Amino acid sequence: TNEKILFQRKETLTNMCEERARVLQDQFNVSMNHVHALSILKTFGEYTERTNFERPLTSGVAYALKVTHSEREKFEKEHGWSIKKMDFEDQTLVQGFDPAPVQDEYAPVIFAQETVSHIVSVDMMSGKEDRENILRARALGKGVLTSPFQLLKSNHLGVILTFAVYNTNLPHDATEEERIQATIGYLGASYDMPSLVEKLLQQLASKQTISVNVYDTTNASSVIKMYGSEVGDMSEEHISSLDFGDPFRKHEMHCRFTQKP
Ligand code: WA2
Repeated sequence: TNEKILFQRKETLTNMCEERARVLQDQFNVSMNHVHALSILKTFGEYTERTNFERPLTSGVAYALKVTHSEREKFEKEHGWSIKKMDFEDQTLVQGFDPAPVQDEYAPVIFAQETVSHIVSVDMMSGKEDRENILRARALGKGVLTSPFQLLKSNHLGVILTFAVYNTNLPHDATEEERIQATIGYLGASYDMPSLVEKLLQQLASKQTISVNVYDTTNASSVIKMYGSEVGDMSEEHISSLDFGDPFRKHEMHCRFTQKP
């Protein structure tokens, strides 16, 4: 009967959506664990390149140092470049970024994989999303995510995952102030949302196609679309929750069939 067909259709949509949501969530979590592992490794450069294939979802990994204003001059002399200000307007100019204005502290990138080499020497605390992530990562001692924003030198929306690197083995119950004091740097990975989800959808391609949208629903009154394919059949929708490991951020996958029954 018609009713039975519609019921089965709804069930198929639920299963397909859940499968996609779980695979995306799992792949993201595996990748997150890898970035975490990197934050306790000293041989960053060699190790990141050697294990790059294990993080197919990241567009690049970078390491920024915590530098206070009193250390700035010495730091710049040692590295032979000045700490730059992140400027989303000027990023296409050949001469690059301007020197960072005076701040209490900076987070210049000193190492980056080839794919994100344009952020070397840039003060990550001079970008709103990166700064918030850095402050939250070091206060919490956990991996934290930004809300989606347009990454430097990218036309897509992406998110940044940040772990603070501490100079001592902090106890689990360390206070926020102890964590800030012990911070020596920040390990970050960037995720290009459209290419990440498209890779996954290709892996799971099936006869029956569904349209998939991924949202950041952290702020219920201003939901951000992180990924969107074409609109499907308007009759029904399945929503799968996504857990990307940062309880501060909420994500959802919305699926629809692209064809009528
Ligand atoms: N990495 C790549 N592209 C970006 C970006 C970023 N941040 N911000 C804007 N476009 C070194 O959290 C520390 C990486 C920031 C880490």
